[in-house]
Amino acid sequence: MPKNLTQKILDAHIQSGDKIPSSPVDVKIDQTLTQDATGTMAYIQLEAMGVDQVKTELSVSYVDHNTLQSGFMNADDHAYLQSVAAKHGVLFSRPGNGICHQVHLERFAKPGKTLIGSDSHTPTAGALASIAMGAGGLDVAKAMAGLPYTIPYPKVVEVRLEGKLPHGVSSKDIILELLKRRSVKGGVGKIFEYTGEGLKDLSVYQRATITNMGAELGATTSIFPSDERTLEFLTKQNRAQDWKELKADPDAAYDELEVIDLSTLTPAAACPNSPDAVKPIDELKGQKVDQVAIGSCTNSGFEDMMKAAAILKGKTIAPNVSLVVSPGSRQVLIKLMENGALQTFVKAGARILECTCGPCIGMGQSPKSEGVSLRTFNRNFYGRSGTNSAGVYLVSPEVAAASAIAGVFADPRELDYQDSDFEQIDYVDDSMILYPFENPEEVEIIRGPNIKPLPLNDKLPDSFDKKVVIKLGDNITTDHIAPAGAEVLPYRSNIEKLSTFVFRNNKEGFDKVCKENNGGIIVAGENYGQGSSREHAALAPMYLGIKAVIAKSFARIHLANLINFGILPLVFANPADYDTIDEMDELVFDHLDELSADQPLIVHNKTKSLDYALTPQFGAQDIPVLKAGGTLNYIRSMQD
Ligand code: MIC
Ligand code: SF4
Repeated sequence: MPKNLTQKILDAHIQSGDKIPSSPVDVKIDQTLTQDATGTMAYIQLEAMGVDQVKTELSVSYVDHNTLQSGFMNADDHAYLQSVAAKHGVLFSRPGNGICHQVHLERFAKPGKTLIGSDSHTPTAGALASIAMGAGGLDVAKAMAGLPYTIPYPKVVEVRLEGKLPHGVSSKDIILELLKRRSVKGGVGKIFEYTGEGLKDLSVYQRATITNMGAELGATTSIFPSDERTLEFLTKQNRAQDWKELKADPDAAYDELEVIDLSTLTPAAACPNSPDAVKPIDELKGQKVDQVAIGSCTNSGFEDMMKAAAILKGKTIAPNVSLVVSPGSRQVLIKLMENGALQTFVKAGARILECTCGPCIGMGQSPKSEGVSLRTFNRNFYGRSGTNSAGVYLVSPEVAAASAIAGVFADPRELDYQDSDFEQIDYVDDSMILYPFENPEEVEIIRGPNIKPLPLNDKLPDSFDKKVVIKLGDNITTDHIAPAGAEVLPYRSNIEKLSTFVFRNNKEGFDKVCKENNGGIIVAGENYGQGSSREHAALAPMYLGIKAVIAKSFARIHLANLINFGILPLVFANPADYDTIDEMDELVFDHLDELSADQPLIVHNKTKSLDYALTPQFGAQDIPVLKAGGTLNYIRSMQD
C-alpha cells in the first residue's frame, strides 16, 4: 500500500493503538524540547516522577520567553532550568541564544524523527520533515521518561502547492490563505502534509513559517517532505549527515485535499483578534499604523530578516511608527551583523531586541491605547500584546517593513527589492548551548523562592454538587484562561499566585468566586482551549477547584492537559443544552465511580430541574488517571 509521508513516519513510531482516525495511538518520541515558561513545570514533574537521566535521543531546554528579569523570579527559573538540565541529561540553550523553535530548526530537528515540545509551535520542525507536536509539560516530562505520547490517530490533509509566489507575496500569505479557508478550528485532529511543484521554490525557513502557524488551524501538526532544499539547509548548518530523502509514495492516499495556486495569492493580514480573520492588504491599504514588530518564531529566520532589510535599505521609518526587530537566533543575529543588514535596520530607525519571544508573548513593547500594531507573529488574541484596546494584525515581514516606512498599511508588491535567492544561513554557533554534566550526581538543583512545590489534585469523588462559575462563548484561548504578559509570566512556577490571574479579562475576581463556592464547573462553546500548550490553563483552574469543563468542543492539547490534571472534559450531546445553563446554576454529578468512556454522563441541573447528557472526551485508558485526580497521582499510585 503506498503511504503518504505522515503515515511513513508516524507508523514507524506507533507502539500501540488502531490506525483509525481519532482512535488513540501511542507514539514513540525521539526528541523533546521545552521552553522556560512551561519548562519549569515540566522539569518539576520530571523530578516528581523520579527520572534520573532522560531516555530520549535528544532533549533540549530553551530559555526564550521570560527574559525580562524584572525581579528575581525569571532568573530563579533560569537557574533551576540550567541545573536540572545538567543533572538529567538535557541540553540547555542559554537565554539570548534564540527562540526554541528557530534554534531547534537550525541545530537539532531531523527528517523522519518525532518531536514533542511544551509549546504549541513545536510543529515548526515539520519544515525539516519531523513529526513535531505541541504538548503539555507533563506529557513532555513523560516522553523524557521514555513513555510514548498518545494522540488521536490523525486524518491527513494534502495541501498541494502549485505555481510560484509572485513578487511581494510570502509564505506567510500561504498559511494566512489556509487559515482563511479553514478557520482556527479547521485543523483539529488533522496533519497538513505539503506536496506539489510549488515546494521547490520554498526554502526551509519559508516552510517553517507555514508549519509554525499551522498550529493556529488547531492542527496536530504540519509537515514538508525532505528534499533538495532540506539538504541545502542542513549542509549549510554542517548537518548534511542528518539528511535523508523522505516523501510520500506516488499514488499515496490522503483524507482530504486542498489545492493552493501560489501565483494567485496576494499579501494579506489577519485582523484583530483572531489569526483566521484574514483580509487582503488591498482592503486595509492606507490605514494608519502605530507599531511594527518583526520577529517571533514565525518569521524571524535569516531570510525573513533579509527581506525586511532589503525593503528598509536606505529608508527611514515614518514618524508615527515604532519599529522593533528581534532575530530568531544568535546565529541569525551574528549573520546580520556580518553582512550589514543589522546596520540597515538600525539606520532605518529600528529598535533591536534580544533573540527571544519578546512582544509576541506580551513581554514588553505593548502598543499604545487603541494602537494599530502590525506584527509578523502568529497570534493576535485579545489582550496578548498587553494593550487590550490595541488592534494587532498578523502580516509577512515584507508587509511589515513596507508599512513601517509608509506609516500606513502598504503593499510590498509595489516596491522594488530582492525577494528571493537569498543564501541559506551558513553560520553555526553552539557556544551558548550547554551539554549535560558528566557526573550528574554532583549537580545540585538550584531552587530559588519562585520555584514552588507542584500542587496536586484530590481523587475524583464519586459524586459532587458544583456551581457553574463561568459561562463562556466559542474559541476561548488559553490566553483567556491563563493570561500571558510581563506581569503574569514570572509566576509560571508559582501556581497559587498564577491562579489569581485566571480569566482576568473575562471575569474579574474569578479566583475569588471559585474559592467562595469551593471550586466549580466551567461551561464553554466550541474549540475551548485553543492556542498555547500551557498546562497552566488546566493546572491553575485545578488549583481553584474546577472539577469539570462542559463545552461544545475542545482543542487537542488543552483537552490532554485537562485529563492530565484530573479535570473531566465533557461535551454536550445536545448542543442546544448549552443555552439552558446559566452562571451559578448548580450541577449534580453522580455515579462517577462508574465513569465510562462510551456512555454519556447524565448530569442534573438542580437550579433549572433539567438533565443533560454529556459525551465524555476521554478514552477508557484515561479513566484511572481521572479517578486518581490526574497523571502524576496516577503514576505515583502505580509506584506505591
Ligand atoms: C504562546 O505562543 O502562546 C506560547 C507562550 O509560546 C505558548 C507557551 C506558553 O504559554 O508558555 C505556546 O504556544 O504553547
Ligand atoms: Fe515565543 Fe511567540 Fe513563538 Fe510562542 S508564538 S514560542 S511566545 S515567539
